[in-house]
Amino acid sequence: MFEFLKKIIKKDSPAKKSVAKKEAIKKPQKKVTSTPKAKIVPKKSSAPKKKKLLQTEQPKKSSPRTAQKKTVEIKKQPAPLKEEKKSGFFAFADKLKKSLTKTREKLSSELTSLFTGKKIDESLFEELETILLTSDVGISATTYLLDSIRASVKKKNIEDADLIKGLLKEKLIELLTLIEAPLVLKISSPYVIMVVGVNGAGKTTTIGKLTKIFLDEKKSVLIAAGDTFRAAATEQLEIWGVRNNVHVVSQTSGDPSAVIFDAINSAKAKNIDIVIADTAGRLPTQKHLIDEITKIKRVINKCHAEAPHEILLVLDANTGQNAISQLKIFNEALGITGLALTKLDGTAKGGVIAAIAKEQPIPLRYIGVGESIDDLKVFNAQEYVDALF
Ligand SMILES: Nc1nc2c(ncn2[C@@H]2O[C@H](COP(=O)(O)OP(=O)(O)OP(=O)(O)O)[C@@H](O)[C@H]2O)c(=O)[nH]1
Ligand SMILES: [Mg+2]
Repeated sequence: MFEFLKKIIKKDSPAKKSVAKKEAIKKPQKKVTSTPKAKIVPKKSSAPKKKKLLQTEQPKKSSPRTAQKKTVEIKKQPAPLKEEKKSGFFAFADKLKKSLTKTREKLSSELTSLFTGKKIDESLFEELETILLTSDVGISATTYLLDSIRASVKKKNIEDADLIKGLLKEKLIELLTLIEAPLVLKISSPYVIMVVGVNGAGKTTTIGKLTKIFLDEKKSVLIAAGDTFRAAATEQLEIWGVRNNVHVVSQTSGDPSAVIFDAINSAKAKNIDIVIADTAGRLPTQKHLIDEITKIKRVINKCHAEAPHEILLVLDANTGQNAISQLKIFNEALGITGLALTKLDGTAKGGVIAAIAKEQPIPLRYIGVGESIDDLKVFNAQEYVDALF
């Protein structure tokens, strides 16, 4: 008798009931998570546990199809949040800092080990000089910075070597501010930008990125494929045209002046704000090529008064001090009005900006920090130095 009663009690015991309940809850979970998408969602989503339960509850009411759809929707939700977090000044500062890693590692880490716990004496200044020179700061900018630091150390009676890093940062910002002058567009319908530089400096890529900057400012843009020298050049520019949804004027004639002339007239007729003209890469040492580009400039000027409004020289940061000699020759031939310094993301020679500021202080309009469409930044001295230290 007792045995019989025991069996009945055991059968309906609360412990067994709760196990049964748990399994009942688990079952629908298994169904949802059996699709690969649903499996991924809870992992990626930072949603609290409550949300997970909601996901598992939904399939009960809806068909497996809608259940899958809903989990996809939930999966999509965190994306804009990430975007929001990454946008704005902090995202920009982050990207710049990341891009300048190589220069920063070279300059800043060497400086930290130089100053920590050291005495301020002549050998410290000598070591500082070596670090600056090997970071492509150049002789005249290095001498200028060292003299300014020495003067401040004397004036402020500084004894702590650690403070010199702060002084260097301050003097560097002062120096780089000399070339901080973002491009201000005049209303000219069209405003003409002629892009020049040596082979492979990044002219075409910079045009693609620059177009995006102008489009974001609600300006209309037309691109002139003025590099008629290289067969693939027009194709490369057309890809950037498609990316930006902007028209690229090109010709098969082979005369760069004629292409740019056409583009300017077309922009006038269509009331387009900006024409950006690409040109073939050329070495500043090849006189006939420099003569050719001065001719292009003259033709642009005949076609549209005051144009080209901007002659943008694109320099590859990897070339270090050689960028200064390129700048000198292009400037003598054309009168360079602005610079774009590219590939700062792949070099430890970011100090070349200081050399430009000291030796050829021409406005540095933009810096290139990668190959993507958003990787061109308006140059700002403070932000640049902040990213270096
Ligand atoms: N990492 C990095 N690569 C860049 C940057 N700018 C351009 N490049 C790359 O540099 C290479 C040459 O760029 P182009 O834009 O074709 O250079 P270009 O001056 O037009 O070259 P030519 O027309 O042959 O004279 C390409 O592979 C680009 O993706 C940059 O800021 N960072
Ligand atoms: Mg090109």
